[in-house]
Amino acid sequence: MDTIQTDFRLGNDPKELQQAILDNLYYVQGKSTRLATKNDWYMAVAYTVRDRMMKHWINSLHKLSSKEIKIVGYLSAEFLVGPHLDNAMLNLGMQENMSKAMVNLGLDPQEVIHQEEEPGLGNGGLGRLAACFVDSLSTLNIPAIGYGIRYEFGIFDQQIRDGEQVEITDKWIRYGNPWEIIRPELHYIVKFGGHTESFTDHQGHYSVKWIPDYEIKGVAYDTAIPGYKNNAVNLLRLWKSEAVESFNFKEFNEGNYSGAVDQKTFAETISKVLYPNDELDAGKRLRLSQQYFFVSCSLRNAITIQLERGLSIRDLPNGFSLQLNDTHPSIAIAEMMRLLVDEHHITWSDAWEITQKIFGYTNHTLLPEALEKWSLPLFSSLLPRHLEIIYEINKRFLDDIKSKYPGNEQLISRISIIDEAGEKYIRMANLATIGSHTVNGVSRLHSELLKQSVLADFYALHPEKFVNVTNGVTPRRWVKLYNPALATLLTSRIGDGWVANYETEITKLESCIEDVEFRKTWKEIKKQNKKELADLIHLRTNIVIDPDSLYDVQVKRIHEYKRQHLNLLHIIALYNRIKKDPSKKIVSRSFIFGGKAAPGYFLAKLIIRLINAVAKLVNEDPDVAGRIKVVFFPDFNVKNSEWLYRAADLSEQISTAGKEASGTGNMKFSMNGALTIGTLDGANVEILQEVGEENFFLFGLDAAQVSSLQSGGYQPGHFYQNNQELKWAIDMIDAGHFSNGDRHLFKPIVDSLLNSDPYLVLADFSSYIDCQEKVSALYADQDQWTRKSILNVARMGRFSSDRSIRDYCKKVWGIKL
Ligand code: 26W
Repeated sequence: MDTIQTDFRLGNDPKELQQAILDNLYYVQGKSTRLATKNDWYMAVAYTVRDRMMKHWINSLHKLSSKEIKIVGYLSAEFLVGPHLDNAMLNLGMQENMSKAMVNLGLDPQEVIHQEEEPGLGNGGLGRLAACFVDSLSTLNIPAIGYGIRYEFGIFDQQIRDGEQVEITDKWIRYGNPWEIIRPELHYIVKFGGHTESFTDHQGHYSVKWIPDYEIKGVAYDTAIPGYKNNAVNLLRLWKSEAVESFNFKEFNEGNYSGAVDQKTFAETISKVLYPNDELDAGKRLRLSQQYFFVSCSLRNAITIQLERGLSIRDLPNGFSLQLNDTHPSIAIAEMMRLLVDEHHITWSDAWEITQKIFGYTNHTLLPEALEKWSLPLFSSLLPRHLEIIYEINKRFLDDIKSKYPGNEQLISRISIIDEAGEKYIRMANLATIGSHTVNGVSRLHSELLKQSVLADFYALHPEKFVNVTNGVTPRRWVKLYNPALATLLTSRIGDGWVANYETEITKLESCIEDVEFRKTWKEIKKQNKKELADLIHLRTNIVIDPDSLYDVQVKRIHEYKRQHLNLLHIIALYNRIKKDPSKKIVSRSFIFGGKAAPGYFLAKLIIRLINAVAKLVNEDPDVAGRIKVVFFPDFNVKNSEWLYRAADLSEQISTAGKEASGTGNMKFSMNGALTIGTLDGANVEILQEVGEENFFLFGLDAAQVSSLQSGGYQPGHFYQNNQELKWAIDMIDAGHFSNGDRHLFKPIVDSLLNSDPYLVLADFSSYIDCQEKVSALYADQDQWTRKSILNVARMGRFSSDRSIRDYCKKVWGIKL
């Protein structure tokens, strides 16, 4: 180990940190205190924290070169890591001393922390789960590399103008990013397009050469992922696309200046921007290029690491476990075969054995429109060699099945990677399933539905492949960091073991429930969090909410299956009850919505408009007199969620049963003391089982009832006709009551609900309304509410992402902890 003695980069007491910040301001930012901007101070503080990670970071690089370990490679097109500074200071145990140092320098620590731009390199659940997983991998000291794409522009920033979502380009790196280190020497050339030529090589073996149309260079950018107080640091290795030749002198000399940089411009488009679609496959060429680009760089990097540590490529499955985060990186199956067969000259069958042994595939959705399938013409024009390989994989697989189950053409056409019906497609879920040793869903219910529906044929063929790993979230960011008051109270009662060992420690909280003082403090903390959120909402939306009201919160991507419009129908019904009898006593509520809609998702954007339209009318209605307020909190992301989860009383998890694979927001709310109103969907089922049905507001049809109603000729009109409050609410929308009489604006929502209602909003309406009355009734008894809130937290142990990662080690990766 190189003996680095530069102690000013290691010291941790406030004085040393103060000096280190000034040194970084001066030597790295090149600014004096007099000239320094807010961003300069943030950068200086960030570098000071990063310096103290460096030793452990370099240790982990050394560790990656040891023979003994098995490295987890987590391949994901999205990593929604959130801001680094506050999380790094927490995990390095520097929070206290660092804020003392900042205060000594006349800085406001919170202002410096919130200066950081959020790396929005993800859309929602899948991307954030990947971030929680890399935090847990580091905290459990499991050597791992998160492989992904360094998008120049992440998920758009959301502004609400006249009630509508406006997408603003996310220029997250415009002021630089102190948390990444560029590795210019660590680059790979990635081929695209062109054709293949087969030949017999010098040993007489059949070989194929891929002559591409063009090549792109992938350069690694490394970001440290520190574990919680264990000196372990893992890597997030994100690839940026560049031109192989970034400047064409010949073109320049001929005066074709734009031509001189054409290649550069084109090449950089690959990692330019994140596709903002969540659960909707756009099937775009650039999207496939992005997927192949980062997968090819990542697999070659894994092979480089394997060979550099003196292990053979044939031993790759013992050196690495590669996890496919949904089908987005599933081209990896074909790419691994290409690398092993074409470049490392391993026989097909040996290569296939290695490939199946190394990959695990996680499915995150059952929605048909979210399952990726690439049109054959597009696929073959971009990846001609991979198409040949997929044909061969498919042929060998189907031949094997045909030999075991002769004459079952139906089965063959369903399990084939190639969808032959009509325009031909490559089914990426089939490729991922066939090429992986283990397939898992992300909640017990979802994994069951996966085996009964989308992958039923594969389950029937290889039941041993299918396991469940229920999602989890990191208690570091989602409790310790984002709810410091609650964290302090927990630690004061059960010690701080819960931060690193949430699963085993948090249950101890149950013993505090009878302590009146404790319950009082519990309530005060929630109240203070609610006050802070009220201030922020006033600042951001100019809407005043009452911290004594019940905070009813639904924050997640906007999607019909998540049923934000069902929540809205409850609000309209409640509004009508007040209008009908303004003297009516009700439990006052603040309904807080948040979430982005995919820019091309018309109905989701219209739902945002309707939420804001209802808000406008209800919030200003004198009869309501502030007893219910509706807020659309703009730009819901990791950074802004800091104030939301800890302030919620009620967590809305109201998706149509069978549609939400798991949900992770449901876990974050419950871990921060909110009670859940929800359906038997995704991980709600397991949360209910853990916290107890008396501590969970359950309503609605379950997954079996949903599919039988849908297959039994569901008549939404029937529910509309037979429920006055429902009819009234829908008629008001239809009449333009929330759109200044304009009956057209929200017609698409009304038509969808009355004609098809694909997510059974009308069918679940009355059960939901009744359940909401139970919520209000309980909230009136604050002590009962507080007791259930405490029990909800005490029984959430299982939903730490550390438990999920332990399950992956046991059930998928074969890593002994
Ligand atoms: C091809 C476009 C596309 C993009 C993203 C299709 C599908 C996705 C993701 C799979 C969507 C997603 O984020 N799914 C969510 O994953 C979470 C983590 O497992 C689950 O908790 C959510 O229930 C699931 O909706």
